[in-house]
Amino acid sequence: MIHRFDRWLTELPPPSDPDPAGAAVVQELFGGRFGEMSTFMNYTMQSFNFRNKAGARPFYDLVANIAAEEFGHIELVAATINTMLTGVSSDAPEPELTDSPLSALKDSWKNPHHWVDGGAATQVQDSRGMPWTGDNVTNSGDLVGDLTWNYFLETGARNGKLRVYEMCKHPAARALTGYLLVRGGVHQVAYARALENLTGADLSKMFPAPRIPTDKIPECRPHLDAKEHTKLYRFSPSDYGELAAVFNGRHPETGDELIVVDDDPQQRPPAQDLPSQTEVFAPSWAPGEIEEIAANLRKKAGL
Ligand code: MN3
Repeated sequence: MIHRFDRWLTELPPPSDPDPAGAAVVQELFGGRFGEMSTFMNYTMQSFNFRNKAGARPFYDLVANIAAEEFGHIELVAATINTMLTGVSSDAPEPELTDSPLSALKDSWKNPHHWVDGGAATQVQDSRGMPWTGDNVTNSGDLVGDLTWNYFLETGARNGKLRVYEMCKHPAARALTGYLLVRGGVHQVAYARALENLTGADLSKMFPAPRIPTDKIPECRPHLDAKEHTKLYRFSPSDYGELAAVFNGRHPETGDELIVVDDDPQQRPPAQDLPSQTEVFAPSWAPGEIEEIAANLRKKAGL
């Protein structure tokens, strides 16, 4: 089971100039073959289906905890897309329905599902608008096979992040990719270390890809300075205590010591609250009505 905190793994900038075309590109990092839905569901399913946990505990703990972090990654990608879509349809503060306030959106290159199917919202789709599918999950039951797959999944994921970084200048997209490039790097190292401990093969020597100069990317720098490239988080106060048995040694690129850290959710920034988007009736035709109802309910509940 999982506990939830209304916090983000990292800080993202608040909405600024909207960028719907960029948001459509960032969808690849959500629902693409190498997107965060794929990493999240690959590791989640591998942890659900893991057999003989007692006998292979360090490997189970590794996959299960990286799965927990990936939930936070899909949350961050969604927050980025939603930030980039905020304010995109507003020509006037309160446009009339008959003015077709969304008409400007239909002719340009974007994902209409962001508005027609959602309320200026992230879709479980890739950058082409194709839905994410369970076919993107590889869970063979063979631990060496699955860990090897995970290594290459992170390779593809980091390549995609770098390309999205190069395509999108929006500050939210830059902050997102800067953070995920560093954290994806940790996960790649983690799977490489797990395999090396299991088989003796050093994947980071055999397949040193992708070569991403994160120290040259300004949005990666604060995370490198905070040693985020060396830390594997344990997302549980009491369980998954054997991570350090496989996540250990030196970072293959920087030589820094790899460490396991107990996550403290109170150190994470609070999730931002993005404003209502009245043209697409999100969260309703009249957001003020819901506010009023919620205020009454709070009062009745003594909150
Ligand atoms: Mn990830």
